[in-house]
Amino acid sequence: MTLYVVGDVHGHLAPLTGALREAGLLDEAGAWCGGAARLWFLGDLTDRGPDGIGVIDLIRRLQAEAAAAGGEVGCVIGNHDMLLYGSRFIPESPVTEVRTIIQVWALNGGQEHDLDRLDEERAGWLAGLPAIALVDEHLLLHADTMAYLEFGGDLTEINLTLRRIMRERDAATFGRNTRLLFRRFEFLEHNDGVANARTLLERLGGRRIVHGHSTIPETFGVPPAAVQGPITYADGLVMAVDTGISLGAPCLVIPLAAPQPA
Ligand SMILES: [Mn+2]
Repeated sequence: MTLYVVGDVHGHLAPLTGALREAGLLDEAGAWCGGAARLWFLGDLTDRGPDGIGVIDLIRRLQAEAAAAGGEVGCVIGNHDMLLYGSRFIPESPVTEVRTIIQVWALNGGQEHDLDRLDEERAGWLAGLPAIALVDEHLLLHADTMAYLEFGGDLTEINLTLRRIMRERDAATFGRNTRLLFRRFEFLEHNDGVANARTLLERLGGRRIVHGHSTIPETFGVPPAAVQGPITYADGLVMAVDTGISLGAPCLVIPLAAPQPA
């Protein structure tokens, strides 16, 4: 049962659909044909690109189709997913000392047509997403940050905390916690990346962190058009999979082999 991951899609529905077809997970009619395969999205489904709600709708449909075929489609939440959600329900939530969530959302590629179409059902789905998933020893999360530990001490607690934050719609709490998921680069060498990665894996489980959020071009200096796959770093403990689709990089559906014991 192969495991695939997709980094930040940011509303680029057509490249996503094409990449899923190429990977053998979607048929010509756009239905799940991946059987028992597992497919995980790493958050930031909306903003920047033309059809964020279309991406949400596709993932939700594939979740049902994959489950019926013995497969699995999942998604962890990203900061943009929290921005969109917060802009809908608590637009005045303070994300920084001077900016509300709807201002931060607009400044970071927020698209009015996504906000207009975020109805209760889609919003409820976003509110139920986990922050972190542990799949085959891969610790799947959106942002390359230690900030997850501020939601709780273990994976279960972190996911419960985040879901509670989404439900309660407390403006101050929501803004403060959205800001946590903006943090980045905390697994890079100059930020004690290896030690951080070891700490996170010890606390939350798994052998390798797989994250989106910080694009491969911006993090590693690879030209967007030259991105051909994920980049593993921090002594092999961390894998970056956000190709930077909004920078012009391709959408990649990345198969993950089980990480080897250290
Ligand atoms: Mn992000």
